[in-house]
Amino acid sequence: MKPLATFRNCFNVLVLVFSLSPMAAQGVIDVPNPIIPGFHPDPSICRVGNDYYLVNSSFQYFPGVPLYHSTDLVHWEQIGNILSRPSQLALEGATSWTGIYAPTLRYHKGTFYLITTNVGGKGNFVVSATNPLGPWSEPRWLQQGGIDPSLFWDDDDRCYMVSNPDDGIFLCTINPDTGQQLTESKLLWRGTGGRYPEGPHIYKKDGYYYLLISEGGTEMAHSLTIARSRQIEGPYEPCPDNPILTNCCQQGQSKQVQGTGHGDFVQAADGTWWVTFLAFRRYGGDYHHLGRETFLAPVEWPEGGWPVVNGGAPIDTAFVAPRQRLFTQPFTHPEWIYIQNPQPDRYEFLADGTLRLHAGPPLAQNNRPTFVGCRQEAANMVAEADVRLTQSTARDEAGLSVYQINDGMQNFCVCRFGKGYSVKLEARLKTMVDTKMRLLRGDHARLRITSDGNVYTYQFSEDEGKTWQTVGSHSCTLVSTEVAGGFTGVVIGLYASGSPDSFADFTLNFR
Ligand code: 6LW
Repeated sequence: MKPLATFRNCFNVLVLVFSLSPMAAQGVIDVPNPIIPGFHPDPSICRVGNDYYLVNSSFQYFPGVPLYHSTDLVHWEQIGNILSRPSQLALEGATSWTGIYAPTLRYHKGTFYLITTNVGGKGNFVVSATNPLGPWSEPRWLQQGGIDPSLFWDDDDRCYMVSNPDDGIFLCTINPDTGQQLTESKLLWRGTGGRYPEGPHIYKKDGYYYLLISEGGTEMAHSLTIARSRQIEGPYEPCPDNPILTNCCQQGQSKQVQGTGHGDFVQAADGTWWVTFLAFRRYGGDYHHLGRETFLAPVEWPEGGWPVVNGGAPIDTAFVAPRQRLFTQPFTHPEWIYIQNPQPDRYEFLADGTLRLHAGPPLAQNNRPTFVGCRQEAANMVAEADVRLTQSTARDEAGLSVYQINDGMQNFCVCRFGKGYSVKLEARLKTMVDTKMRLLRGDHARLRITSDGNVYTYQFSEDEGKTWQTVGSHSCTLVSTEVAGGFTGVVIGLYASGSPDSFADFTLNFR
């Protein structure tokens, strides 16, 4: 991957551009951050030959752990989801605060290993596969607790696990093929004093074991810190230049990008080092609703020396994503996700491309709702669907949801109203519900949600998109992490709720 090698000469040039090779040839750092926009937190990366694989947390969504592939570290394609069977991923009652936390992906001697935590479920586990596309094994449950488990193989093939029980980074050896813990858990480091020491990864370089962690929590004070030791069990000596990455500093504080942390190093085939990490972009003040996203930065790591991330400078973005049109991929594409484990018989994919959704419980009940959606990846977006309700009774509804968490969402639907039908816009935040209705002439409407990053605007059409009526607008901050909470980002979904006999037909892809 030649073009990226030129970053060495240009640490102080913080111009971010969009296409890799031409600008790299002129000596410009060329990272169109975020490299994977929208709800893609806690990235972990590994390289196999010229192929890079990257995974993210997925919380209450099924299938879990999106898997991305790239050959240049900049352009990524989602090629699957690692936890695709209910036996691997039980999500009963999971919310945007629980479910699958930070995974680590590693490749060792022909096998891929994925280690992660099901928070609120059975805790830490490892799965493996010889092909990253699967099949992945059943979970092997692990004894050492804490979140953010990671794996490291030493030269003697011993497999180490690190995670963060008890507010510190602990190490043990395990058999990754059975899950059995082989040695006692031992404290390695509690970090430099920032809150929540987490996200540990071990790397070996030039005779040192390096322990990279995050501190400060996943909000504004998020940072990467590092320590090293000649022995894997320590004692670990902190880097004199910690934190090695944070935007919570004088030069970083006014940037749109904040919360930089939770990183994983990777060495390219040409020997250069890079770090993937999470950060978020602020909209409308100190709010972010698209979730924590995946970023990339160069790492200068001289022999025997400490790694320097992005030339010691905070992270910026000059990347303005084009408008995202949701619901353009077929339902077989891995970008489609469900809240908790779906009830398969509630989803019918008809031959003419129609999606028929059979009603489940209301979204706010958070009990295996009928909901299938995609991550919102650009602030500027449009989502449209034709929705027709059938066999419905009072309280049945079907439509689109701007979903952040089970008590923070904006639902736009066709519903029963007296003997007829109406369009309903319902914004829910904690205990507050704001409802707006417009009567319909028939039992169906085309629903459209657009956003510019500041507000979501909700419109419907009864003449197949020739004319539109606006029902209302709501601020994006209402579904931001700061206001609504959770560890995720907005997912825009198609849903149906109400009596079990009712169903709704959705038609997508108008242009
Ligand atoms: C994750 C922790 C973190 O496990 O947030 O930002 C937690 N870092 O490392 C949930 O994503």
